[in-house]
Amino acid sequence: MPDGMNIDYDGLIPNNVGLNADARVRKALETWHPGYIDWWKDMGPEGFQDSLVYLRTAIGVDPKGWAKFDYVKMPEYKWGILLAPAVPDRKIPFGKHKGEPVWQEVPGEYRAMLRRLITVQGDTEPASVEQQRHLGTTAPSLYDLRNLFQVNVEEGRHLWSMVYLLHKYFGTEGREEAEELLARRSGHQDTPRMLGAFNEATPDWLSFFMFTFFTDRDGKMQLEALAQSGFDPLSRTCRFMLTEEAHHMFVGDSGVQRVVERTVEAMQQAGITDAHDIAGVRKLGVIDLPTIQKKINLHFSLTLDLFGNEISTNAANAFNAGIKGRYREDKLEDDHQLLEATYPVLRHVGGDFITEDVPALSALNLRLRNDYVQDCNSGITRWNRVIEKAGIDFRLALPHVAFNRHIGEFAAIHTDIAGQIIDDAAWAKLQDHVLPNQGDADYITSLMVAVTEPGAFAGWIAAPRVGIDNKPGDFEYVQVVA
Ligand code: BYC
Ligand code: FE
Ligand code: FE
Repeated sequence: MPDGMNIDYDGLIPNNVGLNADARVRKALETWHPGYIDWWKDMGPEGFQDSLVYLRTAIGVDPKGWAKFDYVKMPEYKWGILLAPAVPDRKIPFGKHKGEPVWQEVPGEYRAMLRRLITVQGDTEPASVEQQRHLGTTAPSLYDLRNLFQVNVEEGRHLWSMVYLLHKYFGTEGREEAEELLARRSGHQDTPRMLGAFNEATPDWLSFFMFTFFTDRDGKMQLEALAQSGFDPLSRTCRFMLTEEAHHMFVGDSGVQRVVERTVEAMQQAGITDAHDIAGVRKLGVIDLPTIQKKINLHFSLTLDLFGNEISTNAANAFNAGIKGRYREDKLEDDHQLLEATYPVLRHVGGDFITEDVPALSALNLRLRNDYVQDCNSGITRWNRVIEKAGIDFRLALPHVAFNRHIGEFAAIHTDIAGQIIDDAAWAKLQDHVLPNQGDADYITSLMVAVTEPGAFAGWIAAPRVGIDNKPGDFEYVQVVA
């Protein structure tokens, strides 16, 4: 089935990659499958493995109807391997092979690079499931509980997508990487996940919404860059993953917005106009806007680290090779090789910030990060509209890109949220005011109480405007089995 439109939905592993005709890969994946299910049961959503969840399952790749909704127990979710349809006569869109036919097999010289990128991508997917595994017990509604589980099963499917590529194209080494993807653990001292932000805790639901807004959005950007790849199976896999990613963005974006809505509504009802009256606002049982800002500061800065170093030879090599492109490379108008181009990079030199023009090839991580920041700002603008409409004099904002960084140009310095460089002592004093502190964590934790009655919502979050799959407000999205 070369066009990838025929779905085999009946076997153990639903797929449109012709697994039936590929005994070697099918056997490899069937051998990997029990370990995956063990991992899911050990590290997936705690306490809900037997519950019936109203989930969408990807059953095809036609943009008009690729999913169906039904009640399923999560361990029985059909994690399929689905590639977006092949683009006929597709050519490598960038780099030194630009214009050559895309690769259907891994080019030998780029094998190690591709394996590393696919493994890093794969590692983030189960990591996020692990980070979110305790959240089910404190969900603010069945609607939110279901959205959490939807995100979780799809991140599981994203792992399958990368594991398929590893087994199909990388032989013994690929098989070993696939095993290790099930062995690493988020936050584990000896066997942590590969990238920093995926070893952080997701302690509460506001963090979950921030994570899906900020960190899943890094996923979106990276997948967009990999969807441009000259290695066509990777491109097609990522293109299909992006259709699922849109829902993860929605969960984060609308989740934070509903928290903001509820906060300003409670403030209005109580006649509080000063957003900085934290004690007053907290008495209302909602999350004060300054604490929401602190969560933004934390999740934004942690996620910026995921873009790697601003100036990166890895990124230049991957672009030159035609393996990892820019955000929406196919919509950009230049030579797609960047042989002469430069790109301005904000650098930290001798205690000061300077903007330096560097070869554009070496600044590709930063370029993707800049596109990401722009994408984040659209959400912030929407949230601010809610605050503005309520007549409250407070605006959320992204902190400066140098704030609280651990990778890249700014890793060695401290700044305030406006990007003013400060010394260690000043940073020690500032931290509690710009990042969630113990008191903030304790307060938010005190609000995290499960609401399991259909149609009901915890007092700190507004109801969504519409249901999932157009279901009515009191729909029982999760049938909890204790
Ligand atoms: N933590 O040239 P450099 C998602 C390492 S999220 C630890 O700066 P490069 C999702 C780097 O590995 C998207 N180490 O970086 C979201 C390198 O090590 P080696 C995930 C880091 O390679 C939510 C060294 O520093 N996908 O899907 O240009 C829920 C110097 O490297 C970090 C991808 O990331 C870090 N933060 O860029 C679920 C796409 N940053 O090789 C899922 C694939 C850098 O010298 N990955 N290092 O030992 C990549 O494209 C690249 O690996 C990175 C790093 C952009 C991450
Ligand atoms: Fe994902
Ligand atoms: Fe995601």
